[in-house]
Amino acid sequence: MTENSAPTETTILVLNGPNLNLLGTREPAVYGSRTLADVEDLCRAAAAAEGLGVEFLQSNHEGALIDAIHAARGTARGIVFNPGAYTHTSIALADAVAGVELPVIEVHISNVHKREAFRHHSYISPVAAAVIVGAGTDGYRLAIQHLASIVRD
Ligand code: DHK
Repeated sequence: MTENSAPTETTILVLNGPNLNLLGTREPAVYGSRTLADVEDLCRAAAAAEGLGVEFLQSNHEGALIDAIHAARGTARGIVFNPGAYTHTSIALADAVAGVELPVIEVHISNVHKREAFRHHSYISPVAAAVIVGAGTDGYRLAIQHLASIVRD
């Protein structure tokens, strides 16, 4: 690559919302024993196998997640997104996803449909390209593989 040439790598954003920084110690019976750093490693490996690069971000703040989605419009071909509890509350995040017109794969580590009723509704699902629920942290790998197939088409 010459000094001024644009990066040629196709990049995806893997975005995690509130409390996912606690993975590994947070309710391991629900979320498993893998840490967020382990998830980042598995995402980078899964993406590399598909010829994709990864930008990996986590925030506990709704506005920061919105900013990251907006910024992805210029830097990423799609988003793997676990919005955490904002899934069930945030019209603003749903509007951000709809607004950037990037393919978004919504991921939940736990099977939210086996849990409390307030987790059964997602504001994100109607604007997501696909939803992967209850596959544990392996859901991130599945999401990346599916996003790769969308990006290739
Ligand atoms: C993660 C959270 O933090 C919860 O608020 C969601 C989701 C479920 C998950 O399973 O990854 O309800």
